[in-house]
Amino acid sequence: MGRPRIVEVRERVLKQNDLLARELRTRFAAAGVRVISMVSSPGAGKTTLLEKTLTIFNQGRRVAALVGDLATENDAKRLQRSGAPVKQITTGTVCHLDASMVSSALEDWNLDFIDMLFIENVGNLVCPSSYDLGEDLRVVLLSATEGEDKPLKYPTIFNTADIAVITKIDLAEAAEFDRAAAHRHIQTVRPGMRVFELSSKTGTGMASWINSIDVLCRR
Ligand SMILES: Nc1nc2c(ncn2[C@@H]2O[C@H](COP(=O)(O)OP(=O)(O)OP(=O)(O)O)[C@@H](O)[C@H]2O)c(=O)[nH]1
Ligand SMILES: [Mg+2]
Repeated sequence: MGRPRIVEVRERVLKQNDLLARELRTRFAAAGVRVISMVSSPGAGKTTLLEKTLTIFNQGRRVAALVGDLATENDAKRLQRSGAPVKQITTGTVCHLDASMVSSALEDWNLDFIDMLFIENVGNLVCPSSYDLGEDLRVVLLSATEGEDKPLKYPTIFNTADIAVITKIDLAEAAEFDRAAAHRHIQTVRPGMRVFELSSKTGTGMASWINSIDVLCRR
């Protein structure tokens, strides 16, 4: 019996994405652009953290951001407050960014004038995991309000990410967030994974995050 057609088509799409992502990675490296992507469930705090991060790096670096959402330009408008160039990618019904969307969004930007490119993926803990975007560093966010068992339930996204950030740590106590369990679960699915804890609201843990990015995305 042959393999189901849907599996074959999906494999072809992923293969094509991998090829394009590899091309993107080569272009980024040639232009000296460090690329950091962020994935999480909806509302875990990607845009809030990114706005703060862009604002800080925009002081001395040439930073830019792409942000994916099914609909609205809301996140791009928020990120533009940092002063960095930002482009929204509206995906319609698609629940992840892919390498071709990133490539198209970059068409009218000269990579030679960018030092760091941040990419906020569509809020989703499942779909983005299969799509390489050519990034140097993939960051998965887990907020203190969404439960410490997420790594166990969505292991693939934690496995395809390089580091994890526990966000909204200011709300940990109110949400009765079990930090030790969260760390344990992350290490269960991804032994050795580096984990940051921070609050974009109070600034707790921000310095450590900001100071680590360069080392983390060293090629
Ligand atoms: N208390 C607290 N609230 C936060 C923090 N970070 C984000 N929030 C709030 O959480 C909500 C969602 O934050 P966003 O930054 O929009 O989350 P997101 O991951 O970009 O959401 P999507 O793009 O829709 O997936 C907003 O109301 C933020 O103000 C934090 O560190 N502490
Ligand atoms: Mg967002």
